[in-house]
Amino acid sequence: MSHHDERTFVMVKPDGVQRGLIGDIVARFEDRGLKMVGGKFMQIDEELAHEHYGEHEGKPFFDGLVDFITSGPVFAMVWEGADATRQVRQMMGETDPAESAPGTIRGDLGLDLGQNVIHGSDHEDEGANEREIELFFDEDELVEWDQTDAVWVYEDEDH
Ligand code: D4T
Repeated sequence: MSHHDERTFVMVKPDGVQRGLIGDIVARFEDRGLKMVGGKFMQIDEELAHEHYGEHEGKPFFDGLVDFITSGPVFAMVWEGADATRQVRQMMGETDPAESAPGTIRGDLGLDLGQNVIHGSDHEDEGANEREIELFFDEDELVEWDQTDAVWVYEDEDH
């Protein structure tokens, strides 16, 4: 894999789907130059919610979090690119939309911590991206393809 091939898991949460924000959010990652290699519109069940948010089990907001993430469909995605996990987190803003800078996804599109529009793998939790991709996608659901405009995104791609 080249250094342009880091993969990260991203998900538009039920509030983002209900509010018609999938297109806006996908466009931001496309515009940045990232490459989508997986996308799935799906309903998360109780079991998957517990696995995905396992680290928060026992916290006061856990039950509400599971209720929320299973309350309607989500759009799960895998995006690929240089430093993709950290770049996506930067584009998302802070966990709390109220603390997120304008220009970020949560800073532009949300106001409330409990309904913060988007999830992205934590870049400070090593391996979180791989773990979450595996949890949501089978290997054959990920598509390898050449992004023809990558030469205009990355200086060291051959023209
Ligand atoms: P996710 O995982 O949803 O992308 O969010 P973050 O990575 O930015 O933040 P997190 O794991 O700390 O929180 C997961 C999820 O729980 C909600 N939450 C969080 C909440 O409802 N109340 C809280 O007090 C906290 C800390 C928001 C995101």
